[in-house]
Amino acid sequence: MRLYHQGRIFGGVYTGIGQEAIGAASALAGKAHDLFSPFIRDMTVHIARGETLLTIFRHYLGRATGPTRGRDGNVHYGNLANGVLTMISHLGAMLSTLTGAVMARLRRGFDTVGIVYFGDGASSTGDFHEALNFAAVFNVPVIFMLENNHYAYSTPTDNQYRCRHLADRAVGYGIPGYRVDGNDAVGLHLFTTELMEEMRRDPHPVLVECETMRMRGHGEHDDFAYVPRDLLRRFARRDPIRRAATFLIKAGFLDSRRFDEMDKECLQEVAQAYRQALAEPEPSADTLLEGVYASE
Ligand SMILES: Cc1ncc(C[n+]2csc(CCOP(=O)(O)OP(=O)(O)O)c2C)c(N)n1
Ligand SMILES: [Mg+2]
Repeated sequence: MRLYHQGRIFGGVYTGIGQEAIGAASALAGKAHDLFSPFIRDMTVHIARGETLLTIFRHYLGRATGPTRGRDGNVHYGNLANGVLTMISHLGAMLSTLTGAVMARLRRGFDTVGIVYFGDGASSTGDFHEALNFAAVFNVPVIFMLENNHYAYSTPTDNQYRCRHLADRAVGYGIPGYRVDGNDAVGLHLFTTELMEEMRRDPHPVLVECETMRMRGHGEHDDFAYVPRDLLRRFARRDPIRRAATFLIKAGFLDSRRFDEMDKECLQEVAQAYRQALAEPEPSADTLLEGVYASE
């Protein structure tokens, strides 16, 4: 966020602040051959699947050393070695893409389960319907992880749909639908771990609606003046990182001093990664046509 407001990142910056638990807790439940399709707010999926902070900063800062060699600004990247597909911006497009990728892996003999992450807004596209129906008919083991964060850009959910809960739509496809607390990392991790095991034994898709809140604007260019401050205050009390830490400390898994140390170590790791990326070169203009056409 700071690098964007300093003018060092071109294009947009979209954060997942307030939604970190969903990607982290579920991606950590995955096995080596599982597939993941994060959307714009799911940085924690990339990190949970082993992406380095240095690669992430090289990418955001458009460095020649980054995964797209400076071709893309921010969210359109993946890493198949980590089982993470590259994102397509068009809402809903990744639902069928991930479903197809999981089918391909199953045919090669892997016991792959996939998770595709998307928002309430994406659930109003035709692609959502096609992908859920297709996955249901062919018993494709995909978790359709719907992050209901109350807004699609500036449109609140009560202007988006009339059903009570989005998870209720699962009935229309003949698949299970669950509603879970998207800000409870520990609960989500246990839930996803069990769900993935069950789906490996008995392949079928599921729709999981995570209730959460987008704590910033759509992107950093958006001041989100249209979001009621009360709603933000309510969800600030349910911050997923603080909640996970409090739970782990109370349950005796983590010492509070150790948590503070870990917090500092993380910030140092972040600072080291962005400093290194900032020191690296941007791509030179004469490389622009590279990677456009297949070379002979
Ligand atoms: C088919 C399509 N329509 C519109 C857009 C522009 N757009 C990008 S993100 C977004 C809002 C998405 O809302 P939601 O799916 O709820 O995800 P969130 O941003 O809340 O995480 C819109 C309208 C797009 N990328 N694709
Ligand atoms: Mg949304």
